[in-house]
This record gives sequence, structure tokens and C-alpha cells, in this order.
Amino acid sequence: RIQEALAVESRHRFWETQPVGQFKDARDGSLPEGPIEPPIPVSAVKQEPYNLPALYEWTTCDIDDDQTCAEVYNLLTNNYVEDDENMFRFNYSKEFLRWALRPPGYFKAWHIGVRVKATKKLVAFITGVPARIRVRDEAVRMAEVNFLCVHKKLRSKRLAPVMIKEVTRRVHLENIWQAAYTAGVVLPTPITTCRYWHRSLNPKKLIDVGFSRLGARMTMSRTIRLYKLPEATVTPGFRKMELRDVAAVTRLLRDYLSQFVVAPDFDENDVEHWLLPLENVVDSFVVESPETHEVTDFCSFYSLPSSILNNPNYSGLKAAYSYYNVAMRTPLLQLMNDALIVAKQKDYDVFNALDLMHNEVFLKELKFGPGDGQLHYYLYNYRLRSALQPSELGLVLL
Ligand code: NHW
Repeated sequence: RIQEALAVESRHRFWETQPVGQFKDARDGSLPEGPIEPPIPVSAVKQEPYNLPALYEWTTCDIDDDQTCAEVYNLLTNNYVEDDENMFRFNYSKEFLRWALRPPGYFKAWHIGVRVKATKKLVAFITGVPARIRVRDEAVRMAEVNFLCVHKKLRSKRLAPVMIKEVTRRVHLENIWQAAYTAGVVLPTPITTCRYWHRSLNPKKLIDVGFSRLGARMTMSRTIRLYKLPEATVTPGFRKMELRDVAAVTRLLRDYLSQFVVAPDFDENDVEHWLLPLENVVDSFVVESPETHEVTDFCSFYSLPSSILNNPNYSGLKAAYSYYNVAMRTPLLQLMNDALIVAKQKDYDVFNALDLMHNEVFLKELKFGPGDGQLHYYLYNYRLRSALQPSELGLVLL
């Protein structure tokens, strides 16, 4: 018992020191919702960066700069997130990184790298971008923290906690005191845990590279037939989103997202940035009523390929990730089936979606299968009374 208690005590040496929901408080429903620590005057925030081990130095990464962008891209391409079997690794494109890191009001100082002093080689990275996220009826200014990466050769040296403290300091300097982030690992304490579901678009390749397996009593040709999709979308008025749709899409999205406990508080500038189509980065479609020319529905996905590690025939997997979808007039099932059809037209191998918002409605029906990856959602310095159901969450992070 004592040993068990000690193990629990020392399990998260870093996270136990941070203003996050702690495991020991998980069943204590009497703790108040909201900020865990109050803000302090910005003038009282530590003015100097945290200390790094002597061989390393901080750098602010100017992602506009082609050379810096390439360094970040290479660090992530070789060292970022892999699946449990180390068969695939996320391969965010440079265009994607520029999109993800430069939303309205972004701060350059929140794109933080670590270099080897002697060689200037980039060996670690972490980023924040500003966002307004609504929790119940309160819109909270937050940082969305992402792309935490430490070079494989520098793992397990407690560099990550220093990077997290440094990004926290720089966020505090902008008078922002909360953050949202996701991770595949369990930390204190998820606000909810989602599962990834996968819809095969190119089943033969997915099986060949070991992403999926042939089902029991299935042949390759039956599998290909099972996942076959129509050549063209079926919803009348389904078309690519354009700049002129921003106001209508913002209204649709704000109205839809208002029903979730945690969701982004998007204005038109945010929608223009996050949802206007950007080649090979984000795709968005509206349904414009052929009669009234009203925009009645909306769907979107982003493009996040993975490198295929150690396969003689294939080097990359083209994956689309469901982003924000709003079905007002068109049935959600039909809208998402059209999204699958355009993803197939664009040569994606797989369409991924989490089981959040109303996604449960279409996942099984549209032949998505559950993956083994879980995604935990976290808030920094903001307590919820109790964990949410995935269906109560309206936030997709990249
Ligand atoms: S999740 C993707 C994270 N990146 C990867 O998985 C890439 C491959 N792995 C690595 O590069 C999306 C390393 O393994 C990393 C850890 C760098 C992950 N989140 O340096 P040490 C995001 O980017 C804790 C948070 O020895 P390492 C979201 C771990 O629990 N903490 O480990 C990022 C332990 O602490 P503990 C994580 O393997 C959100 C400590 O790090 C974590 O060499 C960040 C060990 O450090 C993770 N994914 O490097 C938080 N993985 O207490 C933002 C491990 O348990 C918070 N750890 O002893 C908000 C800040 C802003 C607030 C503003 C008010």
C-alpha cells in the first residue's frame, strides 16, 4: 500500500508541480470550476528565459523564413509523433506548419526552439498560438500548445519540462493564463479522452503498408468493393468554400459550437484563417441551396500525411482528418459521405475522425473502424468539475 502510494506520488514529478487537475483531486467534486491559480501582474512574470543545460540555447523560430521553416520541418519529420509500433510518423508539411503557427494575432515569441550552442543544430521545439476557447458560458483567452518535440538522441533528460515552463512564461508575458493541448499520453488530468476512427479510402495500400488488416473471411477484392465510393458528390449545391462564404460559415459554426461544453469561440477572422481552403493543408466545402442560395451546411478536413517507416514500396500515407462539420439542412451522414468522396477524389488513402461533437452519428454507418490510438484533451490552469463525454467537446486541435 505504502509503496503503491509512493509510486503514485512520484509518477509525475513535473506535472504535480503545475496548476492542472491532479489525479488525487479527480473525485473531489467540491473544488470550484475555473482558473486554478489567479493571474499575477505581467510585470511580476519572470523576465529572463529558464536555464537550459549548458550546451544548449533558446532560439525564436521565424517560421516565415524558409531556412528556419525547413529546420523545423526536418526536426519534426525525423523526431515527432509515431504510432505504438513505430510504423508511421506524422509528417506535417511546411505549408501546414505555417498555417498552424500564424493564426490571427499570433506571437512570434511563442515559436520556441532549442539549438546546440556549438553547431546551431535545432534539437527541440514547442509552440503556442492564441485562441479564445469557450468553457460553458465563459470565453477564455488561451494558448493552444502543440509541436512539442525533443530530438530522439536527447530524450529522457527532462528537457520537455523546461520547454513547457518556457512557453508558459512567454504566454504569461501576454497576460494569458490558460492553455489547451492534446497528447497521446496520459497526464494529470484529461478533460476527456477521444478515440480515432479510420475510414479506408485506398484499402489495398493500407493493408500493404500494415495500417490495416484484411478482415476475417474477407478477400482483397471484397474489401475494395466494401470501401468503394461514388465518383461524384451527391448533395445538390455542394461546392468548395470561398472567401464570400466566411460570414455565413461563421454564423453556422458559432451556432453549432454553442452546444458543446468546450469549443473555440471563432470570429470571422478566425474562420477565414482556419477554414478557407488552402491547397494541401485544409479543405472546406459548403452546401449552397440551389433555390435560395443560402449556405446551409459546411464540412472540412485537414491534410496530415505520415511517413511510412521501413517499407520497400511506399514512403508516405496521405491522411485527411475531419475538422469542423455543421449539418443544418443536409443529413450529417450524407454530408460526411460527400466529404469522403472528395477526399477520395483528392487521392487520400484514409479519412480519420475523432468520436467528438456529433461524429458518433456517422462513424459506424460510413464504415469507419476504431483505431488503437487515443487522444487525451487537457486544459492548463482551468479546472472542470468532472470529465466530459467526447460528445460534449467541440474542439479539434491540429
Ligand atoms: S502531443 C505530442 C508530443 N510530442 C511527441 O510525442 C513527439 C515525440 N516525443 C518527443 O519528442 C502534442 C518527446 O518524447 C517529448 C517528451 C518532447 C514529448 N505533453 O524531457 P523528458 C503536443 O505537442 C512529460 C506534456 O524527460 P522526453 C502538446 C512527462 O510526463 N508533457 O521526456 C504538448 C514527464 O513529466 P512527469 C509530456 O520524452 C503539450 C516529462 O515530460 C508529454 O525526452 C505540452 C519528461 O520529460 C507531452 N506530450 O520529452 C504541455 N510527453 O511530470 C503544455 C512527456 O510525468 C502545457 N511529457 O515526470 C501548457 C503550457 C502553456 C500554459 C500557458 C498559461
